[in-house]
Amino acid sequence: MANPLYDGLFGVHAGQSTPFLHLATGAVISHAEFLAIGARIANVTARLGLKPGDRVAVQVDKSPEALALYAACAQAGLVFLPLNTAYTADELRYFIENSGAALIVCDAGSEDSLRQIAGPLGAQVETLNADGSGSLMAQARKAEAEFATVDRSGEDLAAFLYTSGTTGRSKGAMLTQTNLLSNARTLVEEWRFTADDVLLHALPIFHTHGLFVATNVILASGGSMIFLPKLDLDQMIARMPEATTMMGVPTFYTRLLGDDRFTRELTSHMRLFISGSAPLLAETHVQFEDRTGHRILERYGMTETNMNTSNPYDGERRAGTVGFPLPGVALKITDPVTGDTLPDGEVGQIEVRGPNVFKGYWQMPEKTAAELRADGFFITGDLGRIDADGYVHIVGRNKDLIISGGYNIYPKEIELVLDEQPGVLESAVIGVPHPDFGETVVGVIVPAPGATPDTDAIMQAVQQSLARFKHPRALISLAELPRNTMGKVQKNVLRADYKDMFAG
Ligand code: MCA
Ligand code: AMP
Repeated sequence: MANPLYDGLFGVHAGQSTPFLHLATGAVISHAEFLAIGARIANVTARLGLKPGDRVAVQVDKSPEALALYAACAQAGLVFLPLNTAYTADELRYFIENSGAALIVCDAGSEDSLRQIAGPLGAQVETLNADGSGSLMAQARKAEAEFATVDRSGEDLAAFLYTSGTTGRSKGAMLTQTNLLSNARTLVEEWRFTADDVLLHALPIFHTHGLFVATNVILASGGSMIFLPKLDLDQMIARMPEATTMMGVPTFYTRLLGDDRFTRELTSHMRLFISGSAPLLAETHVQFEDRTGHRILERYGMTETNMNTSNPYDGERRAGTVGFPLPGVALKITDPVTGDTLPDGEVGQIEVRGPNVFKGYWQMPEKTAAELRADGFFITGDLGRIDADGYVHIVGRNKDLIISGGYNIYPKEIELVLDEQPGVLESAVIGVPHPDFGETVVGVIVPAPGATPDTDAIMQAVQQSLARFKHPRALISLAELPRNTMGKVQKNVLRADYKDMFAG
């Protein structure tokens, strides 16, 4: 009997006094100390009556204890459901209801509003603050530092991550133990991670990038992380000399390049910089190499699949491409209408299959069937082509999606809020280029006949419903939306009209 995820990533470090987390304060937490925190939390979940397979919804700031809660869920066979700290109560209500979470762990500041949501649903609420205080750790400190790992199979669920949809409804992507473990092991090999690696970790831990790509790779290799609460250039630059590797979204790289302290000398001992979650401009790639002598390694993934492709560690890292399919991952380019595989060189939809591909969307069989084919290929919604040398290029998206600073934003979700506002006939939300975030959100509204919508009131309504990163940075009023002969809104026309609004 076993628990592949826990045994493979966590349990393997039992008794090791080697460093795992180097904190911003200078304190260090060893692998063994980290496992003990996780085991204590696992004991608390058992005492709360949680059973294997129960979902644990977590909306907390980044901290060692927050990461240990992930370890605890793996050890107790619970499904870890991390949530962006920017989500509003309106957004959280849906995730908690939809997932049927048995336990919600949140910051003390949001305890009252979450109790109101959780109460009628019969979910329990515990608190965990950024400094490790709160009811969860108060109980954990009194609990045993050992926990009998719960048996699980590779097919059992390890995590749920919500991804928004083009219809505006978020979908819970069900990730199994095998999905996570297989991808972590592949990435360790591909990117040559060893126990000597020290990863500069400034990403959030509520999404695939910071949680599974970064953390699981370090766990699987036995290395350690400089665990910073967020992207803070002063801290990153101060700590970089201790690191060997870094992972970030493109905004990390453009911000570092914008700082004169970020020099060739500062990065001289680094062995690898990895970028993903959004397209890295070829220009950033070139500037980075000019400044530091390092070529950023760009890779491509999704919440539903973890990582699919990567530029090579040893071969040429080609700017503007996401490299080759990872070992064990099959990737094909297909015709969006017929689903037939297209010859190399042609642009079509990217489909992937492998042990990394999720099990489906929670309680959404139709959506699962529409995107996950019976033969195991997942239709990513990205458009791409494979060049003559086998490099995959992402050339666009077949889904209406904006990626701002590495966060995905589905226009439909914002349009639904705008459309409801007094005096608004209809709306269209687009992404336009932004020098810091890559893309940013612009809302276009059409007033109802004779109406003059109150834009301040509209923005207040948006703030009430949606996380800050989704808020339109500009609201434009137009007499009508451009439409094609079929009556479909031509967002490409709007994007072209407003492409220079935020030009740097
Ligand atoms: C913060 N703000 C944002 C964003 N982040 N607005 C739009 N897009 C964002 N990404 C808001 C803040 O609330 C603030 O609002 C204002 O913008 C400026 O904040 P600032 O201090 O500049 O932001 P920051 O705290 O420095 O954060 C920017 C960031 C952060 C470092 C780029 O968003 C980040 O860490 N992003 C990484 C996201 C990520 O991990 N994605 C991976 C998803 P105000 O001024 O009004 O208060 S996983 C994935 O995509 C797949 C699987 C993959 O392949 O990896
Ligand atoms: P998410 O839904 O947060 O998992 O985001 C996944 C999406 O991010 C993919 O479908 C792509 O559109 C995008 N993405 C991730 N990595 C890259 C990359 N290196 N280049 C371009 N787009 C990327």
